Amino acid sequence: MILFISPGSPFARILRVLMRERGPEMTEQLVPLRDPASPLLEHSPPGRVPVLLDGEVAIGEVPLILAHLGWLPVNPVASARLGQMLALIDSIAVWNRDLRRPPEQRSPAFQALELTRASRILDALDPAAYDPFSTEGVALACALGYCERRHTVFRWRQGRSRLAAWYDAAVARPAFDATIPPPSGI
Ligand SMILES: N[C@@H](CCC(=O)N[C@@H](CS)C(=O)NCC(=O)O)C(=O)O
Repeated sequence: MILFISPGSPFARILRVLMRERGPEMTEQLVPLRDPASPLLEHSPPGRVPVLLDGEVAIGEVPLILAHLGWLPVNPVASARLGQMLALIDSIAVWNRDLRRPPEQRSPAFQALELTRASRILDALDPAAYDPFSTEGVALACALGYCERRHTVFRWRQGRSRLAAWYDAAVARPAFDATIPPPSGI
């Protein structure tokens, strides 16, 4: 199996961490994003990562890849938590994308909406309920890890000391060390 990834992608990082901790063995293939010459496009026309190539079949979208590997949570409460974590990553990612646009194309109103959404999700969660080795726990750590390295405009630690302590402990393990996203300058 081949997992197509980008080193900065928080979505891909969920799979990369779980793959290191749970197996099965997969090859990671780095691909450029938004590049018409990307080798990913021959397998997956959307051109987004992560994509899992299993034999001839290329599966995109994190929940579908998790389902294929048997890593979706089995209980509904954990499923609900995972859904919120994927929404959190999506919120931060689209907010970040707006900040990459030329200044005249950015939308402060859109950014404010996503700040509110991401803050609301973090303020609603109890970190003690997230087992850091569970799928939803890994997703939470990947969301916060993205903010640490690629979306530092979101001061998520402020006023959230319990969550900050949870994060610092959660990422102190080899699978997170091996997948630290490069800084983006944002
Ligand atoms: N809903 C998708 C989100 C994947 C996604 O947005 N990936 C980003 C990287 S974090 C991407 O590939 N972007 C490429 C682009 O915007 O062209 C999933 O669950 O996998």
